Amino acid sequence: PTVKHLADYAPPDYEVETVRLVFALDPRETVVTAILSLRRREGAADDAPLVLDGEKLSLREVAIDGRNLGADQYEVSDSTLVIASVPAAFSLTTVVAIDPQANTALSGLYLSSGMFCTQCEAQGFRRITYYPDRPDVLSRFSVRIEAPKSVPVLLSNGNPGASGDLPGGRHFAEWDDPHPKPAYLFALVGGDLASLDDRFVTMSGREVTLRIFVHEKDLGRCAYALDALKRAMRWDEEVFGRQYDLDLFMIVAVDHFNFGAMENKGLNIFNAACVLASPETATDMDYETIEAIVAHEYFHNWSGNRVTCRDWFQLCLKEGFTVFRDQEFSADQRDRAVQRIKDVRRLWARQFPEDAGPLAHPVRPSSYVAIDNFYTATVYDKGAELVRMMKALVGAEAFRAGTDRYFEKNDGTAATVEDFVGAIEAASGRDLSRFMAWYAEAGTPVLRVEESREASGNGVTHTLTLTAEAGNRPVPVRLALIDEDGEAASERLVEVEGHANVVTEGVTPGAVASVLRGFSAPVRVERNLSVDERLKLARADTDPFSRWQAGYALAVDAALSLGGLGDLESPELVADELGAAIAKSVENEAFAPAFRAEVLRLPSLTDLARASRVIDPEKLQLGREVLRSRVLSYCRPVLESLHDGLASDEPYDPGALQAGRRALRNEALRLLLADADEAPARRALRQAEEADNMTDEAAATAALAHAPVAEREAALARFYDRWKDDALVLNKWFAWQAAYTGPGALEEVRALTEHPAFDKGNPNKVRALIGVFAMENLPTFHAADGSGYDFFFDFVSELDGRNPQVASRLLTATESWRRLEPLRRDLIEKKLRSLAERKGLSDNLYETAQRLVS
Ligand code: B3K
Ligand code: ZN
Repeated sequence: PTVKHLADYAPPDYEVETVRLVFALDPRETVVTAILSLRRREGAADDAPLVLDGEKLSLREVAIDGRNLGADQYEVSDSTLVIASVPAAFSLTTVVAIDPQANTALSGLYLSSGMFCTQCEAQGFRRITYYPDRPDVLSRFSVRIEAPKSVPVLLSNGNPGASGDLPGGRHFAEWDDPHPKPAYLFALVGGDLASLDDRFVTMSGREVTLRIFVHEKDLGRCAYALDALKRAMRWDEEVFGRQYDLDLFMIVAVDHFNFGAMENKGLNIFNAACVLASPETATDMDYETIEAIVAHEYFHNWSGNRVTCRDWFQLCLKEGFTVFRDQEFSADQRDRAVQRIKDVRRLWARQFPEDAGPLAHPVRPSSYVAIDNFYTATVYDKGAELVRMMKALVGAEAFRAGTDRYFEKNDGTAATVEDFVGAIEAASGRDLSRFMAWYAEAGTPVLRVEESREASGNGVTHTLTLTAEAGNRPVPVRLALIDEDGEAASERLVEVEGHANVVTEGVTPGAVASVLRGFSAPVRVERNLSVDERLKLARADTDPFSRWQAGYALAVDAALSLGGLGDLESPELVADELGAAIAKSVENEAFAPAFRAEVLRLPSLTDLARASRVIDPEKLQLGREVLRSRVLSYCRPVLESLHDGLASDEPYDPGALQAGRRALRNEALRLLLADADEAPARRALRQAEEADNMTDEAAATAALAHAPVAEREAALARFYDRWKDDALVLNKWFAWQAAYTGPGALEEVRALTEHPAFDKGNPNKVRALIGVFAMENLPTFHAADGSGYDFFFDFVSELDGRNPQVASRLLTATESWRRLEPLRRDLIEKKLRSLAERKGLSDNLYETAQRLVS
């Protein structure tokens, strides 16, 4: 495998002015004719050869300006077509055949439940035709699709053109995309699909048709995505001044998809799980995810499509920025504080461990083997935090002026991170050159906070110090002082570079500093606070994120210490105090139900593993259980009355208000089940049976499925029976069992891989069963006898032959292996090393395995 380096970037020798593609669709032998009008770039050498990317293509013809080339005039390898000598401007025609049905990697053109669809980001287009498959080659695409009439719907990017019948029971459709784009944004769909329409009028009066394509049976599950889409379109106009630029916007749902969705120009393709929803089949959380992903892909129309990336090292330019945009959208649609809590929890759960282990990389990586391996939490979620920090540093107004300028200056081009940061600098007049270290350096900086009080008077000095490696960049830190009545000194934004002293005068004696409010920078805070001070923040901090965080962090420390892995002095006492505090907060009607639900959501095993110096699954589980039952003993009556009192017979509405109440009620139920007792189990079973929506049904079933109670099997059987014909809903059923830690858990998971409803060719199924098993089921995956590892590594190696992207992603579940207790660490290290040395791995899996052991 070859390593690519950011430093080696060179512009392409040939530009593609237009591209005409003709597809004759067939499951086993699709013929693709491509006509490229090519022009040597000014400044390229006169004798520069034409090098086109191409994989798994069988080449039938090559012609230049209409004349076929002889076999001695070009060279074909596994990955390229090279023509040594070409004119300065010419037309190149290639004819290739491809086999969509054999495409199990789901990259390029493939079949999903009988439907033709494509996935081209990052490098799938080269599996469709020979092309300079790099994001800085932008071209105008026109497409003709021919297919049998049994494939009635034929779609591609842009505007529809002619369509009609062909001889032999075939037909065709033409599409033309007026916006120049890189090949990774190309898409094609062909299938027997039904559609639902809506319309949107842009702020300048353009009427846009919105259309979702799905299998006929799913038509009743499209309304919410359309609604979310319209809200996203309006929001992007209002908040970023961005309007849609075509007359038609299409979304297609497919069953087999390597990730969530894809922002192809005018034709977004979605994993069905991220677009289809109805009250009976989708949870509130599914609705929330759908809203966020629909918005995210739509927002890419500007941050990604109109302005794209010069090369794949700049991936965060579109992904970090677009995640920031979708987070802000969700915050505006829902509860801003709760959104922040969820976004930061996700960053902690996925990005912090990545940044602390062998897979750490900068937000803008400097090298890669397989670019698919860099669609990571670091690029996406930390990338979003960097945008958020810049906004904090320059202020909201200058930030908006900066994004306007970025879009305007770079429209229709392939840009770099420097272009983005430069636009914000220009609009704000602020020098951000030292901020660039955030993009270039991996790892989570540590911010040390020390406090000193004047002996006389009431001044307080806070000394904020960054670890030496992180001392070279501005870090925005929001800080305030809190006493029982709220803010004792109001918030200010401190920019720390290396070191800062913050003096606050006139502070009441018992006031405690609330630092890094709203999680104003992606750093770890180190600080000595007493349990009382932490409880005070958990009670009284006026920043809701920080109020939540104070309690959560104390819960983590208490659980770790109860399991023998932490250093709190009397963790039982702390757990009790915390239990009392939580009981108070969840009752407090001044707080939104969604916020109270977050307070009640105690740290998961994975949360604890992330925070622990040593990962010892048994101790983590013990600590978590003891904490849960101690907290429960303070909250039981409150939880019971919440569960009774919040029951509602309003018709289901997925909006934030109702969803928040259900979240609180279901968190209450979940914690009640910490008692492996009959009463709560019966309560849960009743809820599962009586629920008229999936949120309540799933919450109750999940709570039972995770607990070693007698009702567990009945609940799972009931759910299976009810949903056995619904592949999407069954993913939940697989995932619950994958996370079960009771006796016989591994055998259960192993047996499920043979279950008729399991399909190792479907990434959703693989993630639900194997992904959840490896990421969340710490005790079973890390069983001390190595049985969990045997199972997992066999699965991953086999999957690599079929779908390298998904196999490689699964393997990242092991990223924290070096922190395992020694016995397990040795076992898993052997597995990882033997995998890394195996011949015949895909580039994707090879790179991940190598990095894990390096
Ligand atoms: N841009 C795509 C991700 C493509 C992943 C390729 N391995 C979806 C998104 O981030 O919006
Ligand atoms: Zn994206």
